[in-house]
Amino acid sequence: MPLTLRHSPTSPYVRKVVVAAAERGLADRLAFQGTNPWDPADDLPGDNPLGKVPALKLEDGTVLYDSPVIVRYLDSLHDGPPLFPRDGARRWWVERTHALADGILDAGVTRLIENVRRPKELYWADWDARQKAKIDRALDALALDAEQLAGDPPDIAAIAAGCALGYLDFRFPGEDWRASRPDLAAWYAGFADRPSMQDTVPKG
Ligand SMILES: N[C@@H](CCC(=O)N[C@@H](CS)C(=O)NCC(=O)O)C(=O)O
Repeated sequence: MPLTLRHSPTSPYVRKVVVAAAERGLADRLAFQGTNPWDPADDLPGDNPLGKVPALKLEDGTVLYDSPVIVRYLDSLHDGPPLFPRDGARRWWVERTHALADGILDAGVTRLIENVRRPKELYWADWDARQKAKIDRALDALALDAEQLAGDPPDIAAIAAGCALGYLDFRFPGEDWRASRPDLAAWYAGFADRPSMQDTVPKG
């Protein structure tokens, strides 16, 4: 029986899970259940009381969330190079970079809600700017460590960073994160070409 992933094609957190599964030979273990977390009629809260994707239903009916928990679970299912290195300083760098990339997503999703979903008359420019500043600082931090993102197969730091940069391109195409961060841009150009990334380009 497959694992069932509550899936949305535009969610960068879902993308991280799908890319991680593909990069460790687990793609065949996943079945997708199309889910719109914004539809009040969707039964998602029955699986995840937080009403968010991704959520992963296991064969015994257990549901795992959120994406950091799910990718750790996936890491327990294979014998290849770990998504999360087990020991040493590298482990903590990977954990932190995963958190940094997810933080870019959290701020980016917050901005999208502010700019697209919230009624125009309630737009809060200072809040939007605060989130943008978080993203800019996090990108600078990521760029300083761009060299450490290289590696084949990629670890969860690289996968999360790639999905975060892909999300910025998808939702904020007019904001050029590349110009002042050439090393990060060069790394991402190669990473975005991987089949796992090409197969999960967000649409819609
Ligand atoms: N920390 C969560 C974030 C998940 C998340 O925010 N997902 C968004 C879609 S991109 C969602 O389902 N939003 C619906 C909501 O917040 O009600 C994770 O890593 O899984």
